[in-house]
Amino acid sequence: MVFLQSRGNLLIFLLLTTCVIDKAQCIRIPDRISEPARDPPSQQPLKTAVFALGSFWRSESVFGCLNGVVRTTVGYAGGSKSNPEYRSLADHAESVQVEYDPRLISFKQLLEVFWSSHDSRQVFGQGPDVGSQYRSIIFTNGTEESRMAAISKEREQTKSRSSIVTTQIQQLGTFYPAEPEHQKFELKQNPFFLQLIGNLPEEELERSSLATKLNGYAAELCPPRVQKQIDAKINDIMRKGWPILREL
Ligand code: MHO
Repeated sequence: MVFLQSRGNLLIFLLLTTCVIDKAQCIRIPDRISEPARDPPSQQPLKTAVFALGSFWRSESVFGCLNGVVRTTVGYAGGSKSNPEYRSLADHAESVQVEYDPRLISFKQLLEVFWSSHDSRQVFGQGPDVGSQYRSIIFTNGTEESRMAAISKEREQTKSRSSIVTTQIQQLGTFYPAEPEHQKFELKQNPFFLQLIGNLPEEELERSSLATKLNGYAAELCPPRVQKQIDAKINDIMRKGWPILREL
């Protein structure tokens, strides 16, 4: 046994020596085993913004389709409870986290979408949904964003003095991602779209930029031009009979 072992060691030693002398015989071991890239390099560096504007199912769809938005995640923010859940979110608000490429879309443009996508003057709810979990909040990430948010709120208020804009502006604390069943909710209502992108497993679906866009499309909340563009792409796929949509 000892003999066999030392013969093995000798073999390895000989192999390594030949390998050093003649590099061509070496098995190449990469210097570093890198993780597969999550985002293509053109999408770096991304920025993150968080907003609350009513039911997060809808909020996620509102932002998902914008050019420059790479990924959306729904969750809970703005409250003090640790690890909130849908059935016990306490003082948190339903929120959406938007990852975006600042070279393609700015925080200021996201603010415009925020204001035009809900009624910031509704008290204690949004649309048919009643409760403080549906309140309107702009979460900020430092003084510059707080300043931009405050200016945009003032502008919104000047549009009419007959009621008060209830939107809160607050520094983002922890954003707690919501349970999987709430992510890409609108997309999940449509099995055909899920099939179209290859029935991705949940974790992939949550990270997918394509699913982010289609989630907006499924709710018909994309800007009209984008909505039409996606219509055309889907029609094309159906005509060709090739069922997988890879990109938009
Ligand atoms: N109106 C919605 C609210 C859902 S939400 C994610 C409903 O159908 O219950 O809070």
